[in-house]
Amino acid sequence: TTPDEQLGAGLSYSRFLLVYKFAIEELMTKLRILSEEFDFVHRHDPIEHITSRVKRPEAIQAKRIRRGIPDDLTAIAEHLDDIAGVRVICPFISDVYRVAEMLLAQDDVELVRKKDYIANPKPNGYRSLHLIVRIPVFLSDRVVKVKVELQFRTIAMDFWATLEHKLFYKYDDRVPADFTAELASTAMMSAQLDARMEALHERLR
Ligand code: 0O2
Repeated sequence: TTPDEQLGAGLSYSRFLLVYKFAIEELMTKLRILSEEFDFVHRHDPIEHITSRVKRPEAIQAKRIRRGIPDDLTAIAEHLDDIAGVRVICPFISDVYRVAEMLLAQDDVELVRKKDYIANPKPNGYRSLHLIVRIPVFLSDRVVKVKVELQFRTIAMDFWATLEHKLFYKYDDRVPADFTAELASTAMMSAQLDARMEALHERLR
């Protein structure tokens, strides 16, 4: 049986969702340890702050229907990668890659998929490093391996993505062309800001 079958079979919906909350807690602990210990050793904290959420049941249902996924927990676990989401905001671009690397080096963290929208920004200018990982969660009577979506970004990337989300996200093709160009230009400014801050950071080290 696959990890998603193990997770989907024999768990009630509320217990299924609880498992994703535990997976987030496991990852948050890992990230907090990396943050504090790296700061202790290198006198630089590579994490500014972390946010997380379990997708609301209504949002899970809406996405399931939109994607034509059967109403079954195994299928949901298999096809929805963002039921558990963790966003890691870092001061500098180098921190983004360093924290992601340190996390992936851990034996119990398995990389499922990586999308590097920093190296390859989306057409609208969106930048972030997305990882889907699978981590074990130890329950009272079993161990389940749970997928979590991690988004790593700098403060500048987060600023841009938060405001873009408020303005346009989900408008898809309906955003007028002149807005699209202006938006892409702001994304470029944010990328330049990151590059200049990174250069200052390098010089100070
Ligand atoms: P929300 O409202 O943040 O939850 P997936 O939907 O994950 O199965 P996809 O499209 O392959 O499939 O995922 P991808 O590209 O890794 O992006 C998923 C998430 O990244 C989004 O979740 C957003 O949080 C963020 N994201 C991606 N593109 C953009 C963008 O252009 N602008 C902003 N502001 N955020 C973006 P949701 O569920 O779509 O949205």
